[in-house]
Amino acid sequence: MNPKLTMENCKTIVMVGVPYERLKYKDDLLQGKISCNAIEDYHVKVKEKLEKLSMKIKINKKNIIYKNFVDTGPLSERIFAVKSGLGFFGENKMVINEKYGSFFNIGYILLDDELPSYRHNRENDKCFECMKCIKKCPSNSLNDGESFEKCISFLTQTKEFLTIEKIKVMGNNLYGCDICQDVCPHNDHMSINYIDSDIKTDLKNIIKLSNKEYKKLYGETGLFWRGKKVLQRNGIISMFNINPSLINNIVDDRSLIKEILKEMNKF
Ligand code: B12
Ligand code: SF4
Ligand code: SF4
Repeated sequence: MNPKLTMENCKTIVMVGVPYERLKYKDDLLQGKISCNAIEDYHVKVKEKLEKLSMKIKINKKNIIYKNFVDTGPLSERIFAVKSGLGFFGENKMVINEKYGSFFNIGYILLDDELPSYRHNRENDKCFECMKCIKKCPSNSLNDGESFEKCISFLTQTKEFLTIEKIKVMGNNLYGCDICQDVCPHNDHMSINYIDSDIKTDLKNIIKLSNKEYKKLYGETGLFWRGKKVLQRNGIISMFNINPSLINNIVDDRSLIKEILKEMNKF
């Protein structure tokens, strides 16, 4: 929480929101889902924007030292985004902006010099508290006292053992989950681009991917870093959740996959 631990002489934090496209998959029996912010690798996209902005700042302040962060920095990006006026907190834990809803990523720049400060007045912007996000969350993660370790987004990324209860809650999500954003009325004005069919979410294709094909298809997405094994495990889980008989003939010796096949075959 203390930027001075990362930049001793930090005097300014510039919080940046970078919107991404809202996408939805048309229903298809053998298709999985990738969350909107993972279709592209937002780390790369946001970093590029931060670098450009840092260069602009440097035009007027040549000697300024800067450090850019997306995700992996020391600060809670949401807390600082709200403090800076980028948006307000929703019950779905998202930072919501009146123009972009919650469909934006956050990054920030630490500077060793003071810049004039600007803060949007958000006195009238707040969550409607309609509780749709809480009611529609398949994993009950948003109820008071619940842990993010139940969140589908977390489950699709973890390499830990998944119980049958967790497997069932994951539905056909291959990576991430957008449900608590999709149901939020603060996003109603955001236009949706519907995807018909996508080779990246084709479950039959996913389970037979070679390393080369994996790199070619997913190399520029936000899920690439998590690895082929996790994606293939999630592909098998998606198949099971669509129709358990679809996994009947799958044999896989990799422990991450073998253990969930064993768990699912008990049912
Ligand atoms: C780890 C992580 C996750 C984990 C665990 C999250 C967690 N523990 O909170 C998992 C995998 C579950 C996850 C899921 C998602 N994440 Co995430 N995640 C992160 C990451 C890398 C670290 C978060 C963290 O654990 N920080 C430590 C905790 C203590 O801080 P915190 O998360 O900010 O939470 C605090 C505040 O949010 C605050 N708070 C939360 N709710 C409320 C409500 C009120 C009323 C108030 C006052 C305060 C408050 O209290 C929390 C505790 O102090 C951040 C980036 C970053 N470095 O901050 C992205 C980040 C938060 N994630 C992001 C996104 C987009 C998502 C997903 C939508 C991705 C997806 N489609 O699947 C989901 C959304 C799930 C949800 N409803 O929140 C964005 C959020 C953008 C936004 N507009 O809000 C971030 C900022 C990444 C980025 N660079 O853009 N994420
Ligand atoms: S991302 Fe999905 S599982 Fe996680 S809190 Fe939102 S609706 Fe629930
Ligand atoms: S769905 Fe309703 S309660 Fe949840 S964040 Fe949106 S407005 Fe707030």
